[in-house]
Amino acid sequence: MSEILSELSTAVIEGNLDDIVDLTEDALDEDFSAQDILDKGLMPGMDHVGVEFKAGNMFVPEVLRSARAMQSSMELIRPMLVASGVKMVGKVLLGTVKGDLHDIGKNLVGMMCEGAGFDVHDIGKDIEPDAFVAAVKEFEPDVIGMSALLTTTMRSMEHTIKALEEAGLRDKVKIMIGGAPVTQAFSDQIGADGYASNAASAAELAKKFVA
Ligand code: B1M
Repeated sequence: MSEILSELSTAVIEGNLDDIVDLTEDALDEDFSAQDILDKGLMPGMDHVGVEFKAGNMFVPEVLRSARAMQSSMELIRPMLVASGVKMVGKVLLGTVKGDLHDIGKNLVGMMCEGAGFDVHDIGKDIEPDAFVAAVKEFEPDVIGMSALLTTTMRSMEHTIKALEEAGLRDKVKIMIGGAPVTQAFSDQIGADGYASNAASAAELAKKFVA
């Protein structure tokens, strides 16, 4: 791996908010693409954080700092990640489901969908089923994207789909779900329209839905 991408990984692992922006700018100056910065710098760093967190070698405040560092870098590469899109393919409503505070993957899905030309309305994290319903009424999206990172919060996706059914809105939207513990089998089981394993495939899936 190039030195600068490896320094970016380290900056995520160390939660180095002082240096990560400069390092991202340096990598862009060295002509690394936004995608390389994400896939070969930031993501391996965050994967490492996940392993250390699981092993009990890193704790929540440190992981939060790593997350903030990754988000600061992502803000810088955001314009390049979204630059290629043709505007207004359709509308996507995005949220991380109730009980779940993980939003980095969801934010990436938002960027990729913007890049694919969608008008993205991100309602945040820890979103109650009723709040999804209210946002669907207000925003009238073509596609709803739900993210969950915890095995314990995956069920909130099913509850949200039920709430949409009860509100008579289920047939008006396509629903895609994703997040580390989510699978195609789970998507089938809860009656979502599709599952995507990563942000780029989520944007592809959303495009298929509106095609
Ligand atoms: Co949490 N956490 N966390 N955490 N955290 C995980 C998820 C965990 C796997 C760590 C571990 O044990 N190895 C574990 C879950 C275990 C499980 O459920 N099986 C875990 C745990 C246990 C917890 C807490 C319970 C810890 C505690 O308090 N004891 C707690 C829960 C809080 C809550 O949500 N209620 C907690 C808290 C946190 C922080 C707040 C400290 C922080 C989140 C900060 C933030 O997001 N703003 C955090 C973090 C950072 C992680 C890890 C380390 C990294 C997650 C991440 O951002 N990855 C994570 C371990 C890991 O995943 N390696 C972990 C980078 C991101 C780009 O990937 O989100 O997977 P990801 O998104 C991917 C795909 O999943 C997909 O696309 C993206 C890639 O392109 N994708 C979608 C995501 N959403 C999609 C939606 C789509 C389609 C694709 O369609 C709509």
